[in-house]
Amino acid sequence: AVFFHQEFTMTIERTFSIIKPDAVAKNVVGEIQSRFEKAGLRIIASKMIRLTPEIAGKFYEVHKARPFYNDLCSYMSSGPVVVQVLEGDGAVLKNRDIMGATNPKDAAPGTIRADFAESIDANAVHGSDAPETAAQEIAFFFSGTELCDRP
Ligand code: IDP
Repeated sequence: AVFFHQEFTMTIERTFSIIKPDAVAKNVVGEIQSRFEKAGLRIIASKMIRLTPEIAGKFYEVHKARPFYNDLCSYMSSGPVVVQVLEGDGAVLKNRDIMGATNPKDAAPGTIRADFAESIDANAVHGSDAPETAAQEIAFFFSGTELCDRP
């Protein structure tokens, strides 16, 4: 009975999301946020900021050895971005589903990247890949008082 019950237990998670410079420049911030909301994710923090190359470099430090690291950091600091925290049932995976594959050419129809991304580097959105990285990424951009409890 316990196992049966657990299959139906909801796990409320938080994930970290960025609307990247190409999507902000296209003026589709609201359309992208609307997709999160329609999927049942709540925006519990959100702000528009311009990253410096140094801050982008720190955020993407895990990719430091990759050939695309320098291009990624200059692209991420090329214009304003919206950083946000999404909360909801299975938020990490749900957000990854809504985003679509890293390369928009591989992204499923109806996903954000299929609909709005230009290329593998300018690919509209970032989303945490696991609850642990979500916690780190949220703390990188937001203080505790900036996260709003939503009923
Ligand atoms: P993700 O954003 O789907 O989690 P990651 O592999 O974590 O993908 O890569 C981080 C970001 O680095 C990507 O969103 C994309 O902007 C960029 N990137 C990843 N792979 C490449 C590549 O092969 N060429 C250029 N940029 C890339």
